[in-house]
Amino acid sequence: MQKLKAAWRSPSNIALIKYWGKKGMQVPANPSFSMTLRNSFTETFVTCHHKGDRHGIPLEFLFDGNKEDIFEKKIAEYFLGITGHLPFIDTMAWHIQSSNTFPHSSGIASSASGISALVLCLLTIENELTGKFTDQDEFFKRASFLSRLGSGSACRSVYGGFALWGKTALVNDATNEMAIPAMHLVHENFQDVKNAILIVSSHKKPISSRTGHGLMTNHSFASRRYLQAEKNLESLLAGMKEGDWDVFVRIVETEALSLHAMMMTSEPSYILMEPNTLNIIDKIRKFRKDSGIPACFTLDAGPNIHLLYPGSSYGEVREFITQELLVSCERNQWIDDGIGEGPVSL
Ligand code: 2P0
Repeated sequence: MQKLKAAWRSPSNIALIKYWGKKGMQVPANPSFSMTLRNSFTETFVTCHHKGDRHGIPLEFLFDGNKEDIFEKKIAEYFLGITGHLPFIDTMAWHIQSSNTFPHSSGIASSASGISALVLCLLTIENELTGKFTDQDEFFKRASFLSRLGSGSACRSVYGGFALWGKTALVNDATNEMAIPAMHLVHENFQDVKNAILIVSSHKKPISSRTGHGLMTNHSFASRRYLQAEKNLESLLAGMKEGDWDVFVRIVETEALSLHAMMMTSEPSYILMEPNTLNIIDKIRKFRKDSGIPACFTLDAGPNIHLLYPGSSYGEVREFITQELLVSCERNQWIDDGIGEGPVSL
C-alpha cells in the first residue's frame, strides 16, 4: 500500500495588535498584526495511506513520541471540519507525530505553530496526490486559510517577519479569510526585533482562549475595544513604516494591557497575570527609562512576558534579563527568541 509523507517546521507568533473576539466561523472581530518567531516552533511529521473500507477517519497522534488522546480528538474534529476543502482526508488513515522546541508545559501556546505545521503537511500531501504543484503564493494562502479554521492565530504563522490578519481599510488586500505577509509594510529598523519570553508560570490557564474569545460576545466594552484595535493598528503601522520605536513601544504595551483588561472585565471576570507579571512589567519600564533602550513588553493569553527590543541592544538587554528578571521567572526559565523567517519544509 502506497504511503505518503510530509514534514514541516512551523513557528509560533506573538500578536502586537491582538485578536480577541470573533464572529461566526473564525472571523476576527478586529484585524490583528503579529511577529513570527524564530526559535519557538513545532515540527510535524505526517504519514498516511488509503484507509480501505475502514469507517471514519482513522488517526493516531503522538506528541514527543507519546500518544496524546486529547490532541488526537481535537485533530480528528478539525479533520472532519475541513474535509469539504480537502476531500482526500476522508479517504486516508493518518499517523501524525509532533514535537515543540519550546519546553513542554512552559506556558507557551502551541496552537499557532502546531496547527500551521499540520496544515502545511496536509497541503504537501494534497500536492503529491493530485500531482498539481500549486505556485508558492497559492500554497501559503491556502495554508493560512485552512490554519485559520483550526485556530485563528495559526493563520499568521504561515508567513515570516510580520503578518496581518483581518479586514481593514488601512491595507488593500487584508482579509478576514487568511493572513497576508506584512514585512514590506515596515521600516528596516524592525528587521531584527528580539523577543525574550520570560516564563512567569507554566501552569495550565484556568480559561482557554476559545472561552475567552466567547466572553467577548456580550462584553460591555467589546465594540469600543474593536475600534481601539483598529486605531492602534493604524498608529502602529504608521510608526513602524517610519522606523519609530517610540510608537512601537507605546502601542504594543497598550494592546497587551487592553487584552488583559478585557479578560478582567469579562463576565465572569478572570485574571491571567500573576504578581511576577507585574513585577517584570515595572522593571522593564524602569529599564527603558534609565537606559533609553526601547524595550517593551507584550502578553499572550497567559502570565508570561514577551520582552521585545531591537537586536542592536542584545548585550545590554541580556544582562538586564539575567541580573534583574530571572528572579521573577519560574525556575529561571526564559526563551531567547526573535523575529523569524516562517515555516520550513523538512
Ligand atoms: C492573538 N490570542 O491575537 C490573541 C491574543 C492570544 C492573545 O488568538 O479560538 O488559539 O483557536 O481562534 O488563536 C489565542 O487564541 O484562538 C489568541 P482560536 P487562538 O494571538
